[in-house]
Amino acid sequence: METVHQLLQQAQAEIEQAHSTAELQAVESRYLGKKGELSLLLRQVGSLPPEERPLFGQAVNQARETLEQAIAHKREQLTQQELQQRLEIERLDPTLPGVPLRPARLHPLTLTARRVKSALIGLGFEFVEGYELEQFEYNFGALNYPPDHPAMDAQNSFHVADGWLLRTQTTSIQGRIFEQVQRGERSLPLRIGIIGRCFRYENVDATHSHTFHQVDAFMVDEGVSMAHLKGTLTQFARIMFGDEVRVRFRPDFFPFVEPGVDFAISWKGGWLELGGAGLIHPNILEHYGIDSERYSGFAFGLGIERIPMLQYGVDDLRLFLENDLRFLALFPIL
Ligand code: FA5
Repeated sequence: METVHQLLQQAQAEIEQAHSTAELQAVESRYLGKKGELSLLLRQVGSLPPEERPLFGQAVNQARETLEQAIAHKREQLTQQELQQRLEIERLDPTLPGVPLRPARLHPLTLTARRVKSALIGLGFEFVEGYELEQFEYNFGALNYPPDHPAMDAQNSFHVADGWLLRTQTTSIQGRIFEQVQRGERSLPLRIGIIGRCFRYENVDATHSHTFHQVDAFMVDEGVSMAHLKGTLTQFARIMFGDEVRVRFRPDFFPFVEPGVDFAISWKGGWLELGGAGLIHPNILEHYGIDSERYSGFAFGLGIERIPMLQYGVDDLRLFLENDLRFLALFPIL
C-alpha cells in the first residue's frame, strides 16, 4: 500500500512539473502505459497474502484514476499554453515590408507592332483583322499565283486541311477586301493595313522562324504610282527609325505586284532589307471587277521581328519567341 501511495505522489509531482504536452506524454506512458509503473505494481498482486489483494487492487485502480484525471487537466492547460505561444510566434506583422511585385510589361514585339500600327494609322491606313487559319485561295490563288507555280514553294506552308493552311503572309487579306468592294460593302479609294502572325514551314535559324509577324499595307485609288509607294514607305521609315533614314528599292518578283521591288533602309552605313512592295498587279484588280485603267494601287509588306532586332541590336530572332524573362526584362517598360 505504501508503494502505491509513494508512486502516486511521485507521478503527481512529475505531472505538475511537465513543461510541455510532449513531456506530459512521456510521464503518462511511464506510469500508465502497458509496461508502466502501475501495471508493474498490479502484477505483484499475486505475491501478496490473499486478504490484502482486493485492497491493493483497489488502491492501484484508484491511483490510476487519480493520475488520469490529473493528466487530462494538465494536458488541457499545456495545450492552451502552447497554442498561445504559437500565436505569439506566428503573429502577423502588417508593418513589415511586402514582397515586391514585378511590374508587368509589354512584349517587345507587341510594342513594335503598336508603333508600326500607329505610324500607318497616322498615314491614313485603316487596320483590319485577318485570319491566321486561311484558305489556300486567299493566301495564294487570289494573289495571282498561277496554279502549281514554283513561286509558292518560296513560302512552304503548314497545310491544315484540304484547301486550308496557316497563312504565310498577311497579304492574304487583299482578296477578302477586294471581295467586299465587289459586294458593295466597301468603296474605293482604299487604304488598308493589317498586322499579325504568319507561319511558314521553314528551317528555323537566327533570322527565320516557323512563326513570325508581318505587317501589310495597301492602297487603291486613281493614279497611284511607285512615287506614292516610295513616299509612304519613306515617311513610315522615318517615323520608325528617325528622320535621317533613306529608302532603297531594288527589282524583285512577287506574283501580286508589277513592278515588284524589295525595299531596304539605310542603316549604320549600309542597307538593310525590310520587305517587299510594288504596284498591285492589274490582274488582281480586274479579277475583282476594278477597272485597272482607272484605278491602280500599291502594296508593301514586311516582317515585324526585324524592327526590334535592328533597334536593339538583337542578332537572333528566336529570342523574341522563347519568352525567357531574362531577355524580356531588358526592354523598357512603356
Ligand atoms: C512577302 O511575304 C510578301 N507578302 C511581301 C509583299 C507584300 C510584297 C506586298 C509585295 C507586296 P517575303 O516572303 O519576302 O514577302 O516576306 C516579307 C518579310 O517577312 C521578310 O522580309 C522578312 O522580314 C519576313 N519574313 C519572311 N519569312 C520569315 C520567317 N520565316 N521568319 C521571320 N521573318 C520572316
